[in-house]
Amino acid sequence: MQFEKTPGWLDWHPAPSRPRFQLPPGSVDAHCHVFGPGAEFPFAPERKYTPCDASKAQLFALRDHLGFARNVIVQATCHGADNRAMVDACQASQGRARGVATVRRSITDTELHALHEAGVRGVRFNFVKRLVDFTPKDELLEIAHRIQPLGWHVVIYFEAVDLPQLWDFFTALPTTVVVDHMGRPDVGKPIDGPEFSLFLKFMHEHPNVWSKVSCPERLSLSGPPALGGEQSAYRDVVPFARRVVETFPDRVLWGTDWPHPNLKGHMPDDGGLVDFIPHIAVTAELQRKLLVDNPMRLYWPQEQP
Ligand code: 0GY
Repeated sequence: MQFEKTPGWLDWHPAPSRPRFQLPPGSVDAHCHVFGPGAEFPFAPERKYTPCDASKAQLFALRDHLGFARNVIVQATCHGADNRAMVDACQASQGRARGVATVRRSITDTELHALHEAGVRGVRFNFVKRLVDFTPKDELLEIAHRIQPLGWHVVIYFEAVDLPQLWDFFTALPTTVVVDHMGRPDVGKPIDGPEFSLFLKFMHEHPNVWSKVSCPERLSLSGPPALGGEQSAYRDVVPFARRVVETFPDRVLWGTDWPHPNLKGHMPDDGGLVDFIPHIAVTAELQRKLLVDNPMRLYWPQEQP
């Protein structure tokens, strides 16, 4: 099937730089996606955007280029609850990729077990209205209780302003809960203001809650560095991500978010994104926890040293 990209769609960077920051051995890119290819794995009819293709081979080439050992492939909303592209990538990875799926309450236990066999270890609940239609909370809670015995976790994606109204639902989830992109803080607001304080309280009061400190390119208002500029890229995101890494060093994950759906303005150089890591995890110990120990504990618990 032929798909027409959403007008204005930005394709992933064709030639990312090799990072100057050397990733610790065994590092995991814990948030990335595959898109199609559409001709092989059609995009879902209910999708809110139509992306460019971004295949498993292209993802694995980026992994090797940047120096990662493993990937966690998160089901993108353009594929709805059809997990075939993500599952195919996990199966082709020779054990080097895990997956996070989107499922509906109609999924059978046999299908859940097949996803587990393929490497899936979580489900994603998305509350970003521009990406998905509303799913009733009782359906999500039912799914969370069904995946709990498999040892899976729930990944949640929401915007900071929506946390108060989602609080009771999130805190009722029976599994480990992983928040995408720090709950999308508005980094134009003070770090000690009510919005980000509520997010930190969420993590403080609920030791089952983890956070991805990813997507500075999505959250930043200051943007990438000017060409030849001395200042670090996305510097307005640094205090927020650093606060989360230093307060909860054992519950943070990092990912490239390749191929970067729905970016406006600029497409990041993925090598530059890796060079952002030492600004938010400033010691070797914090870097090892963020990039190796934490994702291995969550996704490859049997393979920990
Ligand atoms: C991300 C962010 C976005 C998109 C998706 O599944 C998706 O479509 O997650 C976004 O548009 O903010 O994490 O990839």
